[in-house]
Amino acid sequence: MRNFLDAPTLPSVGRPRPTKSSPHRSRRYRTLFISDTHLGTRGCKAELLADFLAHSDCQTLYLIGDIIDCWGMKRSWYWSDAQSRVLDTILKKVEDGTRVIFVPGNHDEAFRAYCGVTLAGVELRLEAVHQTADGRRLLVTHGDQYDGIMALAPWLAHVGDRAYTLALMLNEVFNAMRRMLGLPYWSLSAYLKHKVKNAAKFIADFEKTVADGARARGLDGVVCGHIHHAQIKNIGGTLYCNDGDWVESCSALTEDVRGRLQIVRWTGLAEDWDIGLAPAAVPQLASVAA
Ligand SMILES: [Mn+2]
Repeated sequence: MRNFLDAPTLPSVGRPRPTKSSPHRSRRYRTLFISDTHLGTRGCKAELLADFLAHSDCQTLYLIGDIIDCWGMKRSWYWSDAQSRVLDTILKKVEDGTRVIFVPGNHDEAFRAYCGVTLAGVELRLEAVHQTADGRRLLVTHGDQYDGIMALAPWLAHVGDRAYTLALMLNEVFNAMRRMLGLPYWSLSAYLKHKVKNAAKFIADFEKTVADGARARGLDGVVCGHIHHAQIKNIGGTLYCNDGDWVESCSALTEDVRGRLQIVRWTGLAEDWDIGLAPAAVPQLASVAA
């Protein structure tokens, strides 16, 4: 049945439309999930994170752990203006009515002592259950509790092609030294290949363990972070979502008004994009949820 909203489209007048539809323009989401920002360390891509937050409105923002890296800050203190802007932007969102829920991770576990408390309008929770617009119930957790070999994760998870190429070069030097010492050949590349295989296995094991944990609690899925590997997939009928990180991939998980979940990668500043300086900076919208 037609109603008054079904009016025919009027020709657009006034404001010129942007020539490219920039994914960097301000977007409104139902929910945003970010984690592993590692504020307080040099690794944090705070410029991009502040830019992303400034261009993304949402009703609910989940900060799923490793937001402030207390481990890293113990080793060496690093704080930048951009990192302050990240915090300011989050607090501004609270002021503007966004519900902000912080679920601490292992790097900011000091905050776990305050779960149940609301600090500066930010609700601290050990974990949460998020209901999507289409009624799915998702466990929201950082994920370190499900990680069997947490201490090894950053190394295992980040071994890739580049490391393999470097390993081949190092292997030459290493074995030249071994020859000089009269030691037999030892294949570093074979060793690393084995590690890479273990990295893939580690990620798969982690994903399955987290999904199993959500299923065991009668939930439809899980949103976590921790392994810095953004992903949306179905694991044995349970939805597994990982929102990635802001150290390397600069990714977030978004939910729109209809409950559709997506991973967005924010790889360039909106300003650069708008004036055409950042053609390579298109966030990739990937992995639409089932
Ligand atoms: Mn973590």
